[in-house]
Amino acid sequence: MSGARTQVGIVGAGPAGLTLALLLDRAGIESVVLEDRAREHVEQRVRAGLLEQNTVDVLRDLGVAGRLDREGLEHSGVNLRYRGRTVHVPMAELTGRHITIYGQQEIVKDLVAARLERGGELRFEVARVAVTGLEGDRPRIAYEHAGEPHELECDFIAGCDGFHGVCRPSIPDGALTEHEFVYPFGWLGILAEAPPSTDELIYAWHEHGFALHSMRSPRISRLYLQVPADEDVGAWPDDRVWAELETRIGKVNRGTVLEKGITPMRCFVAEPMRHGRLFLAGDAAHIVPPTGAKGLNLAVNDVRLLAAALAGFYATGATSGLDRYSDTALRRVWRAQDFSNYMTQLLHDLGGGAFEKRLQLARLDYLARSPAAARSLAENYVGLPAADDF
Ligand code: RFL
Ligand code: PHB
Repeated sequence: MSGARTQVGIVGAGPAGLTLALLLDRAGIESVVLEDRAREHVEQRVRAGLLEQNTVDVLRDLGVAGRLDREGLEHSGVNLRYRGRTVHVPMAELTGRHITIYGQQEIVKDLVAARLERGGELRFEVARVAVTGLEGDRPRIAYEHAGEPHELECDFIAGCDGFHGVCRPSIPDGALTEHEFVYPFGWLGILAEAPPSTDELIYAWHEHGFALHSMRSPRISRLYLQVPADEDVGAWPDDRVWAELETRIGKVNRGTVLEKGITPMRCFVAEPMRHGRLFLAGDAAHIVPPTGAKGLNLAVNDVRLLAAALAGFYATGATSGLDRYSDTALRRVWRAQDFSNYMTQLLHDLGGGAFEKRLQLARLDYLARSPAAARSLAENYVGLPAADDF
């Protein structure tokens, strides 16, 4: 058994864990990041793509946005399409803020490269991770690496290990309140080698259900279709996917499908986001339905707050920042949860029949006619300013 010590042990090398490690490093705080998957796996995993300005600001501030600034696509509006009509919501004009399209796996590549270049500890392919001693002042992470058992003694542990990780389930029963709601449908997503047929995203309402046209680059499209939750991806050969996308969205450029998968539509919040010296961040603590494009952005926001709280503790010994972390993070999490559910319920076939559909169309019509309604959507979509958290 080999023993080691660090200030902050970070479980998970997704956007939350990697960003936290770089933020702590910049504040002179040592950390070790432990990831159970291989580097290639985390660098190839296709997921989010829409970054709020706050997220881009954090990445720029960390000096890891060189490629994002060159390759990211800055958008100043978003389209809502229904019944042959397209409503353009001019986000930048309404809020002064933008969104940027840049793949999550590209962010992960940039963060991994920066972490290794800056000489920080980052271990891939660890196994049997277990966190213990959370209520004392020396919590520990036990794990195996290359077949050898290890133990890492920490001042604090950051649980950044996603929804299916080990940190949240290590918190004793009764210490957390978990809120969960799962929609009876999911998203079938494809990544395709096809130039996007639109400059800005299209969120489409259709009698058959929701569809979304997004993108990753001038050559790569990312498209989604609402499908039943228990749908078999095998029931959706490429031709069927393209035909249904065209029915729901209108003309889309076709190309080779590079990736295809189904994502459930889950809402989840665990409160508080802390137990003793274990702090949860990102998907480990909360999941929002992807319609609001908030998951990655919330993960980065959590660790921005957590890193500041830890820096405050190491600078002065004061625990007040750490004590406020959960409440501060949860305020934004619940705002995002509400917005993501609003977008989901505005645009998906919820199974409620003709009356429900007429209400959705009335809401879309209101967004088309009322600058106040459009501004409210835009303000939530681009993300409230970071300074509003305090
Ligand atoms: P991650 O990315 O899941 O990273 C957790 C990491 O922890 C590792 N891990 C462990 N490591 C060690 N020991 C263990 N026992 C471990 N168990 C797990 C995992 O391998 C992984 O590397 O969580 P993080 O960092 O909190 O980041 C959250 C985001 O990944 C997530 O919220 C977004 O992808 C959600 N999301 C979107 N968010 C946006 O902000 N904008 C979007 O446009 C957007 N679109 C999406 C999305 C998620 C989607 N899917 C597939 C769920 C679109 C889709 C389709
Ligand atoms: C994406 O590009 O993957 C994406 C964009 C907007 C969303 C969800 C996903 O709401």
